[in-house]
Amino acid sequence: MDDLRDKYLTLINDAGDEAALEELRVQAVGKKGEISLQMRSLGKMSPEERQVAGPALNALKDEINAALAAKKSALADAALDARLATEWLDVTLPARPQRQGSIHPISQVTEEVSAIFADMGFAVAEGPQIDTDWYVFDALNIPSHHPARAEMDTFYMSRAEGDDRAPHILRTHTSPVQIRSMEKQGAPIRIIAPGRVYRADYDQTHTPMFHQVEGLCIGKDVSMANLKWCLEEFVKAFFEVDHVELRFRASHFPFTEPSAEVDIQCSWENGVLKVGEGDDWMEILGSGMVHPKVLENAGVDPKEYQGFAFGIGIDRLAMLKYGIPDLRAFFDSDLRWLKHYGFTPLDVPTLHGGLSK
Ligand code: 2U9
Repeated sequence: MDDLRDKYLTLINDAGDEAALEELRVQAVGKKGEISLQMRSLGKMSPEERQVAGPALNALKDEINAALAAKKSALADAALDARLATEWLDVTLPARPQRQGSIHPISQVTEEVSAIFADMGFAVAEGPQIDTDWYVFDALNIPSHHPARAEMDTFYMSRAEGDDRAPHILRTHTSPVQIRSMEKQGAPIRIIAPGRVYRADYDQTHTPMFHQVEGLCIGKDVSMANLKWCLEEFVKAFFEVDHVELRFRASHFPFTEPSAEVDIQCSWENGVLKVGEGDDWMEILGSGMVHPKVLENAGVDPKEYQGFAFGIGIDRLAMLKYGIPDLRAFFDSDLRWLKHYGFTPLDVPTLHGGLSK
């Protein structure tokens, strides 16, 4: 029995993995294992022999089971140590850089303007950026000989050779959207049309693509007084002031009659713009009562309906509100200058230099 004990204790000690250990368990204490077979032979022994051999075999079985369990746990510990030695993590490494994005000032201003006019019942309308000369010019009372066509520095698309139809053009204003909206929905109508427009012009205050928001309000008795109230409410909300004087200067646009350019009361001190105080005036938009011919061109009866329209440059609004000096900054932009002007992912810039979270 001592031989058996030494043999199995040595084999268990030398076992290299759990599979070898399991084989040894079957071989020693399994149903048909060596020790089990010996236990079965107890029946053939004399009572005296059995009294000695029985407890000794039971003790041997217990000892071998204990050795198997101890070795199993030692093997598991060794396996874990080996994994820990190879699989490690350097917690001192710098964290992976987080991708950061930021709302673009143009998008932010577009959203602000849309929200302000939405409060006054204006829906947002959209339309194609490439359009026909009917929608961009003729329908808006700008016939082909009209100097406004030349003034607008239009981008013309090219036609295939031999195709003599008038070329499509990049819209020079968002006005075609209002024509299409009136055609579709008729009057009364109250919409704003924000979007990209294109003119062949490039300097500190002009880029070939820029953004406008135009408004249109048509009803049976919509007047210039309604226009003035809407614009006043807009300027106060956009520039976050309680009071502002507006100045309407007579002007001329082919699509409105009468027409007016609108200035807002402001002060400039050390390059800081303050709206709603001071003695300066700054032009911010054009407006007027929609020309009867334009209503007619869009299928609305000018004897029954009338209303106002206005146009604002979004890029300029963004420059004024957020103090951005050069329009071209919008286009060679990256996160560094957005941050410079306060457009960080979590901060929302406010007027007069403050940042609100
Ligand atoms: C329809 C009828 C009339 C839109 C108008 C202006 C005056 C205007 C400029 C402002 C700054 C263009 O971006 S800008 O350079 N716009 O002065 N826009 S009235 O009048 C319309 C539009 C659509 C059917």
